[in-house]
Amino acid sequence: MGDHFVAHASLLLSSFAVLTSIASHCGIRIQRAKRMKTIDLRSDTVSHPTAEMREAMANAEVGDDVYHDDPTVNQLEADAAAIFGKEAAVFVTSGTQGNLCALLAHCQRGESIIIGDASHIFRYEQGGMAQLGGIIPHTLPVQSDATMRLCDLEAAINPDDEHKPVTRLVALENTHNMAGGVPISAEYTAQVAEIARRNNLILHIDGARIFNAAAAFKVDVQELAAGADSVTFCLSKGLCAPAGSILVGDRSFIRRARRARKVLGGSLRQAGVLAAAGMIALHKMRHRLVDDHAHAQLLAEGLSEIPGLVIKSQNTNFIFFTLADQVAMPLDDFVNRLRRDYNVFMSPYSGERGVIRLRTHYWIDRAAIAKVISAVSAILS
Ligand code: TLP
Repeated sequence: MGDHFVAHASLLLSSFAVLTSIASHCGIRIQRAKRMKTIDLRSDTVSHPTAEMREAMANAEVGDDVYHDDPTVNQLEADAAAIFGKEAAVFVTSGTQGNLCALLAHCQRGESIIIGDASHIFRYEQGGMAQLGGIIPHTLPVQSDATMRLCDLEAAINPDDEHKPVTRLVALENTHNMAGGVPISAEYTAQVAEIARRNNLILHIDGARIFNAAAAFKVDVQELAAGADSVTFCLSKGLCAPAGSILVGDRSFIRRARRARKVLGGSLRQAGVLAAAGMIALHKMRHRLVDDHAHAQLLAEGLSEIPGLVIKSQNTNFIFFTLADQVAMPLDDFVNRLRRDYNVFMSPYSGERGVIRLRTHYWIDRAAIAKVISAVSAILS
């Protein structure tokens, strides 16, 4: 019986090897399943491109995008502009670059912008606006609902006074990273836009995850972008493209943003290879973000039933949690054990001591969630 099994198995293996070699001889590639091996919840930035994206990238039509000659990039930019209800768009390498291009295109050196003190642009982009653009951030406290108080905003606008920098712009972030993935409503954005218009200010939105906000509110992204002069959004993260973000706005702004992208070294040549994945991100993946939100809710519910674990918040695809005071295990040991024994990746959140931030994404399915819950409960039991 044992010998029989071995004989069968080796026959099966050798037939597979023969088939594979015939296929490769004929130029047919047998696609291996491309799955993420680990359960990686550290961020949605860890998401890998899907098999469909890899195929589209391999077959992308390309040209030199600095000459505006890449048909795939041109299509992606046109589609993004239409989806956001803006005149034009430019493909950039990252969310950070999109935000910086926007600020460099909107503001002169010595001008000031009003921005949340917990915003990604202020906290996590190396102060690029000041380093490279001489732009001065005037920060306001971000509330737990991810907004800045409108009265604070009005009060922060500098009068025409030669002692003070000219206030040029106000920036929002939707969904808000440090607030825990909280989405900002179209109504609030419209109120900020009205204040901006009345005071001759530009409104920029860091919409790295604005499609998560649209999914959460069940609104068209145009409603969230309606009052904004420019929006950056990411094709990576929840939308799974391997790289790339898009900045949208009016034509003359996008022309200036393209100049800023050039000086930042971000003008790519045959970028259609990336834009091909971006097309799938933009047209297909944004419609499934509701699944990531449902998975985050499921995971938070499961984790909340484990004694010793305290859920602080769950919004869109984000979960923040802590270990209860009675748990003796240091947070780093908890994280290391999950990684070593269960291949589950989490990391302590840099924004607040003692807190772990999780993010769901395309590669976190229901089976992964069940594994995470049982791994965490085994470690804490
Ligand atoms: N955020 C990253 C880290 O940089 C913290 C993450 O893991 O969340 N805006 C927002 C709101 C973001 O969260 C990020 C990325 C960016 C901009 C920058 O995007 P990239 O990483 O493409 O430059």
